[in-house]
Amino acid sequence: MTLTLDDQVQATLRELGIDDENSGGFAGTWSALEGTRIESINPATGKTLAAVWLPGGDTYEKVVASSAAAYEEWRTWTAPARGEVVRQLCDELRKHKDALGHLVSLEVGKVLSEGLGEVQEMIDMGDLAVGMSRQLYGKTMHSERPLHRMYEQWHPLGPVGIITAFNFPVAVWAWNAMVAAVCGDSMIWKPSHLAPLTAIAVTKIGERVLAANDAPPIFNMLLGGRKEVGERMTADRRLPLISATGSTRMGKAVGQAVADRFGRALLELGGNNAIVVMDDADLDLALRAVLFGAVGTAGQRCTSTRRLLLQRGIAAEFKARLMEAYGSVRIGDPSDPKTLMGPLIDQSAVDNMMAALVRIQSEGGVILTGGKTIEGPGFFVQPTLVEANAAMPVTCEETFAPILYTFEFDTLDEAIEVHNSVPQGLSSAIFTLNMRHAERFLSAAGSDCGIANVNIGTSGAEIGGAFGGEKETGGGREAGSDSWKIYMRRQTCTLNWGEELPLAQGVEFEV
Ligand code: UN1
Repeated sequence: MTLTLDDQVQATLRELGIDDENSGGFAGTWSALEGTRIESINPATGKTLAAVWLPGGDTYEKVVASSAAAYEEWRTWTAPARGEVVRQLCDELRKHKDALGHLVSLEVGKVLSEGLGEVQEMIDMGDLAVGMSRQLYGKTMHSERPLHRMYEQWHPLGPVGIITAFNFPVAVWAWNAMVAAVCGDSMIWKPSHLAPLTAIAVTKIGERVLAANDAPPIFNMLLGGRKEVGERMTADRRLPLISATGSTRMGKAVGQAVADRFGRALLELGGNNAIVVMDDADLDLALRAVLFGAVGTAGQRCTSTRRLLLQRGIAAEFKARLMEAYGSVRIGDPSDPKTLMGPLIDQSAVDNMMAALVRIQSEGGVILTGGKTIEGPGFFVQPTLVEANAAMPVTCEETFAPILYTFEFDTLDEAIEVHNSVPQGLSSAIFTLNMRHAERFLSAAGSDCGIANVNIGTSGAEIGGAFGGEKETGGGREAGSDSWKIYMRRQTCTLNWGEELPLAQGVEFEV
């Protein structure tokens, strides 16, 4: 591999331990495929930050073989020893937080504070995983048979495949990788081709930490396309788990291919997240949350707020305040601390948004504010507010852009019905100061999403809880809580220390 670097990123990459000297292709822990040339484009300028040329040979096979060998060794390390390696990785990430956050911002266009936040999310995830390394608990059961002991234990699973999207180019890897590492798995990461630099940087940092600990190369990374890497991974029986983040369409293909070989798929797919604002809400809070949810990250989070359900009594006032707020959002250079919204990731994202706006209007939606691209270099658009109605099919789809649909309703029952009527089920929120409304929203007959919040927006989840959603969001759970279980295999063990062989369920079988 060689890198051609824009001057702007030269110093950042040096600090992170990557530069054009540091080439060499397949080094055991990261690689890329023959004949592919990947360019990293700064979406704020449209200019190339770096180009990556790739080495020859059957890199895929080498990486999988290396990862499988690394797993054989890594699984013999104790979980707390594996946790110690992850702890050191967190130390390195803390050291490089500024540089890495800057690189995230440059490569995917999110504002610097969000770029830094993303690295913090990796660090938080690592800290949590270090704790988990001493808490991979199994249960002990009372056996019905005398002098028998029965328990469950959790073993490492194998090399796992991690497919991530451009919008969280490093945090989502960390959700998986930090936990998989303490669980005793090695991994192969297929990052988005739109964010190769951050992936290389993180892999290099991981590689250095592993080397310092004489640990096997568990953090493998493979740059390449859907066909050359993604599809081979999903069909590969050597990878018992594929964790994939991206569109519902991609997830369906991954899920089917993995199911076909009886593998496990952990899917984190599209969202179509709504905020319900009741007449009794604290409107100041709601306004800030809606703005962050819909405009933050230029609407390119899976948790972005895409639908706003307003109770009739506050609808007009809230919409007016929101339009005013939209008008004062600073759009531009993501590295300027005053900027709230950076660019979309690329031209096709801009085209998709514009196509959605045409469809919205043809289905009867009214653009209240925004709706245009911004002239000049980079892939900038205006955040857009739409007056919609539940009969518009486009509102049931996820457009990965800052488009917010507003709806009005009279009763909470009606709001919940509209809320749950979309095929996706990731994140949801209600703003209310009425305890009964809040509890109704969180009840079994309330929001059908994997995440349900009260007086907090749909995006910006902490890592401590399990993250993921229902329906077409794919059903996977990552990050905190007991999400670690999917990275391990469960074994139920029953041990007879007596001199008889009693059978369960009272069955007699004597000759
Ligand atoms: C994503 O967009 O894929 O809850 C992940 C959030 C972030 C993660 C988003 N912590 O918005």
